[in-house]
Order: sequence, then C-alpha cells, then structure tokens
Amino acid sequence: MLHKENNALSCEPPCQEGLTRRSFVAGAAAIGAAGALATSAAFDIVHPADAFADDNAPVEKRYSYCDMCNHVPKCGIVCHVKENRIVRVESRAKYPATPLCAKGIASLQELYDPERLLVPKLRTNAKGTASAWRDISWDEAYAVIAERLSAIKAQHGPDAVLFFCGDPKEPRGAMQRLATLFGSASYGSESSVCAAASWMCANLVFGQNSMGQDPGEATKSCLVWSLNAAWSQPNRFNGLMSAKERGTKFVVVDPRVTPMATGLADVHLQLRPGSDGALAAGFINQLIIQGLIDQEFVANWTVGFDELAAYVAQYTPQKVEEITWVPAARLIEAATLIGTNAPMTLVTSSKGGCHQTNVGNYQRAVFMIPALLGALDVAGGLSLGPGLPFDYAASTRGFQLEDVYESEGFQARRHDLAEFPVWAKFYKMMQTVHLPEYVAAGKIRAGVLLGANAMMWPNTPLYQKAINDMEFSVAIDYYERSWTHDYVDMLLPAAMCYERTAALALFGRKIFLRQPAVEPLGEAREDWRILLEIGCALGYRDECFNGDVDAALDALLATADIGVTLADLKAAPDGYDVPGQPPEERKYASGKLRKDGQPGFNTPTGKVELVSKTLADLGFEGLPVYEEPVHSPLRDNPADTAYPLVLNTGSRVPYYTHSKLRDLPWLNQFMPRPVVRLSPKDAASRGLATGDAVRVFNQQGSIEMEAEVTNMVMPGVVDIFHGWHQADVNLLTTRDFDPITGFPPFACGLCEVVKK
Ligand SMILES: Nc1nc2c(c(=O)[nH]1)N[C@H]1C(S)=C(S)[C@@H](COP(=O)(O)OP(=O)(O)OC[C@H]3O[C@@H](n4cnc5c(=O)[nH]c(N)nc54)[C@H](O)[C@@H]3O)O[C@H]1N2
Ligand SMILES: Nc1nc2c(c(=O)[nH]1)N[C@H]1C(S)=C(S)[C@@H](COP(=O)(O)OP(=O)(O)OC[C@H]3O[C@@H](n4cnc5c(=O)[nH]c(N)nc54)[C@H](O)[C@@H]3O)O[C@H]1N2
Ligand code: SF4
Ligand SMILES: [Mo]
Repeated sequence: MLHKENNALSCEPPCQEGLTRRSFVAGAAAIGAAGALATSAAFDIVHPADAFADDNAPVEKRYSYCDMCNHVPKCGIVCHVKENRIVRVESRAKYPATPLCAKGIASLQELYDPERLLVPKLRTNAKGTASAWRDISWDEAYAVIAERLSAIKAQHGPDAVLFFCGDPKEPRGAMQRLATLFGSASYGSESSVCAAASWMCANLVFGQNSMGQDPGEATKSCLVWSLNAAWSQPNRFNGLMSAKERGTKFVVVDPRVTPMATGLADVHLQLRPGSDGALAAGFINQLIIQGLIDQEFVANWTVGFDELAAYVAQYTPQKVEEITWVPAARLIEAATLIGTNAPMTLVTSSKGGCHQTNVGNYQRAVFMIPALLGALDVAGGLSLGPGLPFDYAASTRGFQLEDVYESEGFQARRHDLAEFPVWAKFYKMMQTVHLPEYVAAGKIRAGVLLGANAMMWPNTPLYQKAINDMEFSVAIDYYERSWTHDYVDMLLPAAMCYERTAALALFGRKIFLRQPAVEPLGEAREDWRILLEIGCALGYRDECFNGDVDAALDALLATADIGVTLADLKAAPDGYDVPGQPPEERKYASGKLRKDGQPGFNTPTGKVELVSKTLADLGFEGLPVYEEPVHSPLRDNPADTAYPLVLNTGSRVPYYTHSKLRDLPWLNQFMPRPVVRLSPKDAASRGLATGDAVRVFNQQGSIEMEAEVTNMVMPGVVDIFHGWHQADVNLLTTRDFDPITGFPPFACGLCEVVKK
C-alpha cells in the first residue's frame, strides 16, 4: 500500500542524503528530456521542488488556475517557473477568483509529491488484496482497455460499461462525449451526491437550475441556507463580506457556529441537521402571517399558493422549535428581517443542505422563499435566464453529443429510470447511488473511473465490492489510493492542473484558457488527452480529434456558437469577454425564459410551482412536505435509541478536500488525525475531553478517532469530516436515499461516541 500514515509525516522535506542540488537538477532535466522514459522511482527524490531549483536560473511567470478543491471556477494562479519546475505560486491579479487559500499555496507540494502516480499500471494479482502492478506503456494500456471494453460491449451491450467522474469537474465534457460515442447510457458523476439535488429542486419550482445567487449592489438581505463558503469557497466569502459591509442583512441557517454565522449573520438559525423542511415551512408560514408576501407576483406567476399556505399553517414557531431546536423568537425575527428588506437573495449549498432524506421536498420550500417575496429575476435578487451555453463543468451539450444522447430510445436504456424517475427527467446522467445493485444484477460489468473514490458513498464496502466485481475497470488518478484502486484492474496517471490545458474557466461572460505551465511529470497525461485517446483506441479517431486536446477545445467552442475560437482565447491571457446584451429583468414577463417564447417559467404549468405538477404526475407529493430523517432522535424508533447523537458528516474543513491532501505537510499539520467534534455538554456527559481516543459507532459500523470538544457544534450533534481512510465516516452513513433526488443522508444520521 502506497499510502502513508498521516501521523508519521513531518513538515520537513524527506532526507536527500547523497544528492547535491547540482546532481538533482541535472537528473531532473534528464528525466524531463527523456519524457516517456521517466519512472516513478526517479521522482521519489523530488520533494518539494522549490528546495532544489537553481537560484540563478531565469524565472518565467505563467498563468494557470488552481484545482485543489475542484471548484468551478477556480482561483487564478501565477506560476514562477524555472527549468520546467514551478518554484512558487501566487495569486493572479486581473482574475475574478482570488486570493489563494492554504490549499492553493500547498498545491506545489501536491504537484511534487513523491507519491504521485506517474506510470500506467496493470494489475498482476487478485483484486481485493493489496495491489501488485506491472508498469505498462500507454499503448499497451489503451490496447487492453479497447479490447476489454469492446468485448463486454459485444456480449452485453454498451450500457454495461460505466463512464464515471468523481469530484474532478474538468474532464466531464470529454467523459460524456466518450460515453456517448461508445453508445453507453451509463454515464454518471459525483453529482449523484453533490449539488444536483439543489439544482433539481430549483428546477421543479421555477424551471431553472440554481443554487441561489450571491448578493449584488442592490441586494438588501440575504438568506444563506447552509453554505459555509468561508471554508468551502474562500474566494466567494470575500464577496459576501463586502455585501455585509455595504449593509446587506444576513440570515444564516446552519447547525454549526461557522465563520459565516459569526462573520455575516444578523440572525443565525442553528437547527438540528435534517430538520430543514420544518424550518422552511415555518419560515414561509411567518412570511404569510406577517403579510410580507409579494401578492402581485404570487397571484400572477405562481400556482398552488392556497394549498401551500394551508399546509405550512401547522408550522407555528412553537412547533418548529420542538422539531428543529431553533428558538421560536429567532424564526420570527429571521423571517421579518428577510421579508422586510427587499430585494432579498438566497444562497444554498451543494452539500450541507443536500444530504438529507427529505431534500427533494425541503429544498423546494427554500427556493419558494425568493419567489414568494417577488425576488426572482429582479436586480439584487435571483437572476434567471439563459447565460452562455456552457454547463458548470465548462462544456457544452453539443460537444457532449446531445443529438445522440437525446435520440429516440437512448435515455430509455438507462439503468436508473425505475428507481429515480424525477432525476431521470432532469439529468442526462445516471443517478449512480445504486451502483452495487447494478453490478450485482449484471447490468454494469466494466468501468472507466476518473478521479473516483469509493469512500464518497454511504456504506463504502458495498461500492468497493461493486468495483471489485466488475469484469474490468480502469481508474485515472493523481495517486494510487488503496481504498479504491485495490479493486481496479488498471491505473493511469493523470497530469495535474499546472500541467494541463482543459477545460475552460468561465466567469459570467468572461472565458479564461489555461495553458500548461510545465510539462507533466513522468508519463502522466492530462485527463482530456487520456479520454480522447481511449476514444481513438475504441475506433472513434475523428470524433476524438486524434487525441489532440486543443482541437477538442476548439470544437467545444464551436458548438457553443458564440463566435469564439481557441485562438481568440490564446490571444487573451487576461480573459476573453464574450460580447452580449446586459441582463434584462423580469424575463418571465417578456417571454424570454421559455423556449416557446411565451411569458412564464420553464415548468409544466409555466408558473412558479408551489405544488409541483412534475412530482404529482410521477406519483410524489406535490407540496414540499416535511418528513423526519429516516434515522432521527424524534422518531422514537427502538432500533435507533442506542444512538442518541445526530451524525453530521462532511462539513468542509479549510485544509482538506474530501479524501485528498492528507499527505501534504503544509496542510496535514492543521488536522493530522481524524477527529469527531462534539459539544462541551455531550463531551461532559460522556466523560470526554479534547484529545481522547474515542469510538464512534451506530447500527452499521464503528470507527476510531480523536475527540475535539468545541462550541462550534450544538448539543445533541456530532460533526465528522469525511474522506479519512483510517476512519471512514461512510462506514456509519446509511443508504436511505431521498426518493426524489436519490441523495444520501450524510448530514443526518445517528451515532454514539464512547471513550476507547
Ligand atoms: N459522508 C460524506 N460523504 C460525502 C460527502 C459528505 O459531505 N459526507 N460529500 C460528497 C460530495 S459533495 C462529494 S463532491 C464527494 C467527493 O467526491 P470524491 O470523488 O470522493 O472526491 P475526492 O476525494 O476529492 O477525489 C477523488 C479522487 O480523484 C482524484 N483526483 C482529484 N482531482 C483529479 C483530477 O483532476 N483528475 C484525476 N484523474 N483525478 C483526480 C483524487 O486523487 C482522488 O483519488 O464526496 C461525497 N461524499
Ligand atoms: N476546503 C474544502 N472546500 C471544498 C470541499 C472540500 O472538501 N474542502 N469540497 C467542495 C465540494 S465538492 C462541495 S459540495 C462544497 C460544499 O460546500 P458547503 O456546502 O459550504 O460545505 P459544508 O461545509 O459541507 O456544508 C455547509 C454547512 O452546512 C451545514 N449543515 C450540515 N448539515 C446541515 C443540515 O442538515 N441543514 C443545514 N441547513 N445545514 C447543514 C454544515 O454545518 C456546514 O457548515 O465544498 C467544496 N469546497
Ligand atoms: S479556494 Fe483554495 S483550493 Fe480552491 S481554487 Fe482557490 S486556492 Fe485553490
Ligand atoms: Mo461536492
């Protein structure tokens, strides 16, 4: 197993005995020149690179952007390059997302991490045990992939091959194109558990994907429902703080005392995780009772108001307090603050609020709030309507071959249709949470797994087994990770962000092209190139541009049909402004939101749906009804009473991204070991203090970690970050999926904590 124990790390570069700077630089240059001959062993001495750069070598500055948190868009970086090695990174001026956070600064340690995967590898022992590999050439890798995938396709059809991207967003366009070329309707991504629930709920309510919108100059109040941008999107936090300085009022809904709550909130609603549906119903009820609703908008542009009003009437502040633990007076205060400071805007989260068994209902209720207050598509509110034709991963539907995947019968072959009909209506990608079931049933037999991590799912071992049981799988990653790659047949080394081009960075109508700052180390190749070359090996040479990433990006831009070419982007290092009209307000009234040109919204009724027709037609409740989480302290379920603490997992920390970055000395020092955060009250009643070794367990599993006692967490709740292989919290999270979105309850399980 390649992975180091985190507590064995020091902040010092590894010992370089016997190696002078001169000999190292010469060796590195030779390796760079030899390119394909470089081996991973040769790079074990490189850590960190800036310790070895020749001080006298000329420095060249090259522009890039950081991908350490896989955000779209990313923070701008200036790389200081000496002899094909980056010796310094810093924030990039004239770039919309900046400055760098700790992870961005540590990106050099990731780039030159001696444990990076740098050579293609083919398994030589049985899957499911500690891996043994044989180094292979790219040509051999592609030949094996083409032979195995083609054979499985010939015998079981194209849908038996899963094309999957984990958290990395940049390769999505190339991956979906490859899947479609292969003819597989089994394309999926981490969106199965991230963000897509929120987009879908917005779409059900007002016919457009949304996660809300940050305050603009005209915004008077902002409802932040569960985002902790200070740690999950630091570049965005600056903008929110500026809005605060301009006088925007903030309500923050979060179970924890986050920097958003302390830095921004005029009112902080500290709710029990998973009880959001009751809080949202109570919030709407208050807006109605206090007469704060925009009557004109509601009368003309919504359906179902009377039913909604009748439903939420039961959610009095007192009842909401019993369910959510939010004091009644706070709820009233919060609703008044937002309802009397128009225009308001809403900010939701791709994660904190999505991971609940009730998300398909509760997030709809949250998106109804700006609609009820008339804050849709007005200055300072939530703008709607068509922007540039790119998706959030900077690809276009045209490039992904929309004509083919939308063609007759293609989507009807998807494996997830029966379980997740609402999801299937909105997304041309599988909801992949039932992967173990699809593999067990023989529906999926092979996988191209890019940046995939088995620990991202609830009940990890089931997904490890699913990957293990595939007849063939290939993973593409920066590292060998035993918890996932012990179950795959082949492992391919991916180039990191400073070594690659694709995809594009978009900020509204501004587009940035990244050009590689340095050549990839070893034999690593960029994700887009790998996917295009797999396509070539499978026989789609023309459609995959002979593996040429620049040609692919040019084609992508052509499908966007905005008159921009790759050459235009290359000539505009400070970003290319796509000419266009300034955004217009109230497009729903002028008919500019709908494809048919009629006034209204892109919903079946053409109105904002307070009762969803789509859901009602598919046999679901149309109203945003609240249901307790499947495992809840309020359910009085005898099987759960031994686990009195609410388990809130995955709240982001500033120094790690999911399962990544644990080995980087500059970051590892902040949280060297996995911790469970709990309140002083719960710690005292269990005789626990910070630093104690504890066991956290529930009906499903048990993990061991260190206690951290903190007022950040409310009594009755514990907080555990995900992605620690030595204490994987997804051994404790359950597979109780929300029936509308398919999302797992990462935020609202149950557990108990005891001293070891
Ligand atoms: N309990 C719990 N579970 C969760 C969550 C939670 O909050 N709680 N959050 C969920 C969410 S929102 C998400 S997004 C997922 C996280 O999704 P994951 O896919 O688990 O994310 P990572 O661990 O960052 O990355 C997966 C792998 O991709 C590799 N990698 C990173 N970038 C690249 C790249 O550009 N190219 C290639 N080829 N490889 C790359 C990394 O080395 C790593 O091995 O986890 C989900 N799981
Ligand atoms: N440093 C860092 N940054 C990241 C990532 C990372 O791993 N590390 N991951 C990236 C990804 S893929 C994602 S999806 C985003 C996520 O970005 P965020 O959504 O900001 O991430 P979280 O911190 O998980 O969740 C935000 C807040 O939700 C709260 N919360 C938890 N449970 C509930 C609940 O039941 N109801 C409500 N209302 N709030 C709840 C948590 O206390 C937390 O403070 O971050 C991205 N940025
Ligand atoms: S927030 Fe940090 S990790 Fe994310 S892109 Fe910016 S610098 Fe990189
Ligand atoms: Mo995510």
